Amino acid sequence: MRTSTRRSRRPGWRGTAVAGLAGLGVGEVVAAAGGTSLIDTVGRAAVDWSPRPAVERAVELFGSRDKAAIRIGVGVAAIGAASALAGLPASVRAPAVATLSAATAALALRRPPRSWATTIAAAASSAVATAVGLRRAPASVRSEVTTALVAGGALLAARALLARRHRQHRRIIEGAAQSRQTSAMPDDGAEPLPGLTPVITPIDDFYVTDVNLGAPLIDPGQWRLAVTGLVARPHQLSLTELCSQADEFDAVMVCIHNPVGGHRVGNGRWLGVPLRAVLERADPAVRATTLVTRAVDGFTASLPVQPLRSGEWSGYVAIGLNGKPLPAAHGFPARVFVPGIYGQYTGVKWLTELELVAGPHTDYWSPRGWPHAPAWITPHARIDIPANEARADRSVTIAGVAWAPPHGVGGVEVRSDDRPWQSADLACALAPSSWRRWRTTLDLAAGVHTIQARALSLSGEWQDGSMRPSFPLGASGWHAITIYVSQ
Ligand SMILES: Nc1nc2c(c(=O)[nH]1)N[C@H]1C(S)=C(S)[C@@H](COP(=O)(O)O)O[C@H]1N2
Ligand SMILES: [Mo]
Repeated sequence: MRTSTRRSRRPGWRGTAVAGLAGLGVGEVVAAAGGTSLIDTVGRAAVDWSPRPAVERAVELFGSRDKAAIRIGVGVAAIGAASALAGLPASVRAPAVATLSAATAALALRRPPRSWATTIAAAASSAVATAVGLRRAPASVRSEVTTALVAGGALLAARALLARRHRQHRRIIEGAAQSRQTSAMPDDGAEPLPGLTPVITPIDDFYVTDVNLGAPLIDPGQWRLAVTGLVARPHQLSLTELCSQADEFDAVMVCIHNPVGGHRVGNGRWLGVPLRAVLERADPAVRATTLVTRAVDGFTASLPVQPLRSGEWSGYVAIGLNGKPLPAAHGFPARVFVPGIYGQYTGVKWLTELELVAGPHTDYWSPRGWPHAPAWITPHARIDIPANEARADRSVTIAGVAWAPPHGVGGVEVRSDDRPWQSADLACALAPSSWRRWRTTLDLAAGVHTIQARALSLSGEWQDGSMRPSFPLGASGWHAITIYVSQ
């Protein structure tokens, strides 16, 4: 008798876990109706609060699936937190749930996209979790399973709703003013080889790295780029105005987290307005030494003004990629990009403001221990074929890509084991900041071989062979693969 009374007060971890799942499901549906996601908002907070080594570890562990991993982590944590409540006496449980939901709602209001939809979603989520979890009578297994299934269905429905939003936004983007036709996709003269990376990275293969779980969706009609701060002529630019002044340029975008031989790098045919022209129009004061690039997601990256004004560095407000407007994931409607500088320093996606300030500025990554000054990309060669641990014939074609922006690739060398380096044939360079495809053939004896490649920049810098991790200046080392040569 007593046991059953206690069980009716404490629903057990399974009951509260189901309650957590139900809350999550309802919260996600409400948020999706407002075009956001509660899970993604909490995930963003987790990214913001993670110490640098934890971020690095996650990137290493999950690679391009980092965002999916964070989403799953948030979901599991929410359900875990709910089931932990089962251990609390009924009198404490309600205030605990209330505190948790107030905290989530506050967090939703403070994190980008700072939307009421996520705040209402947080409230709805906890109301449902409370209603389900604080039921007096213990639920039957059958009703718990049903609730769990409905909640799971709600989570899927919310994802589908959000995906629809993204599709609608893509249609808006395609109709946007800057969908200017670019010249035909370039040809670098390289012979096609199965497995060799294309000279221009298709958008669907272009890596995506940022601190958000979902890309912000910006209405191009409402959007303006504000040029502010220490300038004689503060002004605003619309997408149409930017489009009319844009030029095409080919360049690699590289994430500082790209490991040696990794794929957090893409070569794009971009469309952009030179930053120099934008700055001249604003006429910065002499004491304006720093250009702060600001974005809707609260991310900032700042660049020194002088080399951008003198033309020593060529930077752009980019609005197009591969003949199309920038996709949402890559910063629609505009981003700042200085070819040669690593992604996290080169300027922001989803740009809203260019502010000129005197003296240094603390950017998103600076309090997390990353060096303050922009880090430059060093020469790198990646071997694409053969694949690591592949079987090969005695005469084997080795091919890949190499980059050394902003100077360009002057050479690539390949060697097997400790034999002398031999130079590879280079395809044409589309532009100094673009990557260059390369290939060569090695004649090898039967057995296991290590193949390495290294790049030389046109400024005379050899790829550094010493192995260093991404932090603090980008990874270094020579890309090496193992191959098995048969008799
Ligand atoms: N607004 C904003 N811009 C951003 C980031 C971000 O988190 N927010 N991440 C930067 C980083 S770390 C990189 S590597 C590049 C990646 O650009 P891509 O996703 O188009 O490849 O965007 C940069 N710009
Ligand atoms: Mo990055």
